[in-house]
Amino acid sequence: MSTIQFELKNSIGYVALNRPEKLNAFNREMALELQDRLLACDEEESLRVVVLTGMGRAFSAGQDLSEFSTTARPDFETVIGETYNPIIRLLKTIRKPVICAVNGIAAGAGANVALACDIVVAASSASFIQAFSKIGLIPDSAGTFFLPRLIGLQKATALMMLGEKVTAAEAEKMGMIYACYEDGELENKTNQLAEKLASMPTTALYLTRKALMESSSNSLEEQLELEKKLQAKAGQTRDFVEGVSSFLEKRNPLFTGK
Ligand code: LHQ
Repeated sequence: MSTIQFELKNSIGYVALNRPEKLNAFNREMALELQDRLLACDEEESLRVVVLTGMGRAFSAGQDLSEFSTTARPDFETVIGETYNPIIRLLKTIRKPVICAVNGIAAGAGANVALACDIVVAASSASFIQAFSKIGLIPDSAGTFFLPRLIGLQKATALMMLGEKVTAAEAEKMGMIYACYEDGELENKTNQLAEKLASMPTTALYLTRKALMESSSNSLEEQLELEKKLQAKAGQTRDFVEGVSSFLEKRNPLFTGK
């Protein structure tokens, strides 16, 4: 059994964490399989959106704690360097938009992998917990990068220090996620979002993420220069020609992602 389930349908790559009996906790195997899958999604030309979700009742309980012995000193630098950091880098460099559909609890690295995705939606019964402080660790998987940017430093600090659980509805309200849907609606709503994104100009969406990512460390002047450079790239795409033609011809655009 693969620890990652995958299906490609209507240009949408559905990627599901598949260790439901372990609440999709990440062991080394699942982390490496997820990396391989994201790389393959990046390379597959017909794929224009990725949907990441979890099988069973959880999205992910974070690191599988049973992988570590309580007597030996763990080598977390190697674990994080080989597993989580490459996943976060891939999520931020893949040339297609990534939706995370959080179907249940997202804890520890599970929460932060979700928050690294482009658009995060969740079922109303889902929740998010920065569980690290409860076991004497610090938030990793770029949680300390994304969470304060999403909800502000004060809230992020409190949630990370206290390890309090946040419901999907609260997460939506504080801007941690894009939307919270009724449990029975999550799949439909996610598919609607994915289908919409799959029909959009893929390269422009990728370049949009690139500009947003760099905005966190750039000066205004650097950001203006970057926008100029990326807009020039977007202007070279066939989708730009199609976007303008369809506008002038008063018809719906037919973007190909090229
Ligand atoms: C688990 C886990 C789990 C193993 C539930 N592992 N079995 C990166 C790399 C390097 C260093 C370390 O850190 C990291 C990043 C991290 O992610 S650290 C943070 C790791 N995650 C946690 O600390 C969360 C631990 N889990 C929980 O707090 C709860 O299980 C949550 C809130 C996720 C769910 O609670 P419940 O819905 O009440 O379920 P449960 O606690 O009864 O869990 C169900 C089963 O899953 C249970 O096993 P059992 O055999 O008793 O049925 C748990 O032991 C197992 N499980 N999380 N991370």
